[in-house]
Order: sequence, then structure tokens, then C-alpha cells
Amino acid sequence: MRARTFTAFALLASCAALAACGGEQGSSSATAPVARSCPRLDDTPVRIEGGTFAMGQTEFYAEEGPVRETTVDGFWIDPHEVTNRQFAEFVKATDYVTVAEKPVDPAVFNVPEETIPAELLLPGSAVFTPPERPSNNYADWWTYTPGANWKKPYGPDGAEAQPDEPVVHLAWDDMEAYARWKGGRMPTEAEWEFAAKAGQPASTEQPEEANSWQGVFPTVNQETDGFKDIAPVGCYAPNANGLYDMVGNVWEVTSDLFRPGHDPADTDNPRGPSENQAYDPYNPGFTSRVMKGGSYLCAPNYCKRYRPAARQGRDPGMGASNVGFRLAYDTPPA
Ligand SMILES: [Ca+2]
Ligand SMILES: [Ca+2]
Repeated sequence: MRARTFTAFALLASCAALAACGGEQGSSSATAPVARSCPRLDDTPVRIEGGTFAMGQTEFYAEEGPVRETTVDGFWIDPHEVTNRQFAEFVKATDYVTVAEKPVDPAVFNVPEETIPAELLLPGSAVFTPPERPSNNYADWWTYTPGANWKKPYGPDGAEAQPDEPVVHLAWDDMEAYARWKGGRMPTEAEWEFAAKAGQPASTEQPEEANSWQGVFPTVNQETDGFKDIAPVGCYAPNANGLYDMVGNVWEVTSDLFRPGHDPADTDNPRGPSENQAYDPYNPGFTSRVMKGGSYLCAPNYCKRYRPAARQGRDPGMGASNVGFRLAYDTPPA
């Protein structure tokens, strides 16, 4: 198992990327919370026929452009984010222990061991902890929390992970291990975005049918979409491909390495940049993966990333309380 590849600084920098960017203030109208029904979903992967689509978007953040016609071959994809129930089946069958459940190797910090705060060496993960006062400093709302892991997504004193909620706090190695066991693989960014757009025009508004953040992030969470934190999968209407929560709820990690912007020439089943070309300005010195679609922390005043084209880099060495995934398949799973 590869050790977590973060420094204390990189931890915070990575967390910035989870909900980052945009500076303008705004607010959502304060309407009554919507009561959601969340039916138990079928886990059967959905066939996505190959096709060509306009990948990327240019109205929001530079890292999402340019828009270019992109072709993707057919594949299958999970209808919803991988859930705690599904991940628990994997753990039960394999006795797998996730990265967040293991002590941290001091060597990964690359500083004298005596300078490392002791709590950063305990097993744990990054948890969103809303500040009491408005802030534009991500360090005010991300906390490395010993004892946080996929079973305790809000930390040891928080609620238990619920079976039909998306699994979070996984590192890249954990996701890959699950994929191997399941007979699937991580989707490419192009596959994920093609499946998420589902032939619809590029969206520009905060969607009603997604778990995002209404109110002024990070202090006022109006919960008008029915959920303050993570929602079970399937509480919002599926997209035209029958896929749930592609936008919002939790970010979804893909197989592509991250760099800001798309290569305009790489349009036939693109798989992202090479390791030499990859670069994540929020996480310099590490090779981040692309994550897609925003999370329950995306708000109009801070992170308009509740869209299929939205993308940010994800430190592969550790998870967070708003990052999950779903699998793609080259053949229909048995
Ligand atoms: Ca919400
Ligand atoms: Ca999602």
C-alpha cells in the first residue's frame, strides 16, 4: 500500500480545491426545505452508447475549457455513487483496510519528524467543519480529523455512515482496490462528462435536482434541497441516461490526471495528460486526479461546480468528506 502523499501544507491546499473558487458574494432565495423521497436504487450498471459531444465549458472557470467536440466509445457505468453498503461488501469479502484507517508514515511529510503535529500521524481524514463566522480561508473549514474514515464520515463523534449514502474518505488506492474486486475501473473524465451531460445543453444555473449548498458558504446552509450534508443516493431525479447524483452530493474521482484546461487536440477517447504534463496548482508537487461534478458544499457564492463540466484536481493520497466515485465497465458485470 502506498503511503499518503501529502505534506501538512499540501493537505490544506488539497482541501482548498474541494470547494474552491469564485469570490463573488451571492445568496439563494430562502424557500422551505424540500422533503425528498430516496428509493433504494438498483445497482445494475447502465449502458452508455458511444457518441460525440461538446466536452468542457467556458462560462465559469478556466480549467474547464476549451469546449471541443469529443468522441467516446460505449461503456457501462454505475447508476449511482458507490455506496457504503457496496463498499462494506468489498471489505467483508477481502478484509481490506483503507488508507484513512492506518497510521501515517512520518516520511511522507518530508520534514523533521519532531516538527509534525502528533495528530497528523494518527489515522484519519479531512472533514468539513463549518466555521461560526464568514471566512474565505479554506483552512477555516477543513480539519484533519483523527478517526474520520468511511465508517465515520463526519469524524469519531459524528453520525455513522449510512448504507445508501456514498462512500467517502477513500484514497485513490482504495478506489482502485474496490474496482479490481468489482471487475470495473475508474471512468475517464470524458466518459464521466459524456454520461453526465446526457445530450443536454450545458447547464449554468444551480440545479434543483442535486444536493448542493443553498445560502452563503461556509456559514449559512439553508438546506432547501432537503439535505445539510451527504444525501443517500437517489434522492434527486436521474439525468437523461438514468444516472443519479452525477452533479452534486459527492465529487467523483476519475482516472485522468489533472492539469488546468483540456488539450484541444486530444478528442478521441481522451485519457488526460501524461504524468509529465499533469499539474495541479492547488496541490503542486503531487499528481492529482480529476474529480467531477461538485459536491454538497458547492454554493453560488463560492463554488459553481454543480455542473457536468466542473472539474478539479484531487490529491490521490487521501480522501475527504465530500469525495467519492463510481465505476465504469468495459463489459457488463456478471
Ligand atoms: Ca444540500
Ligand atoms: Ca456526485
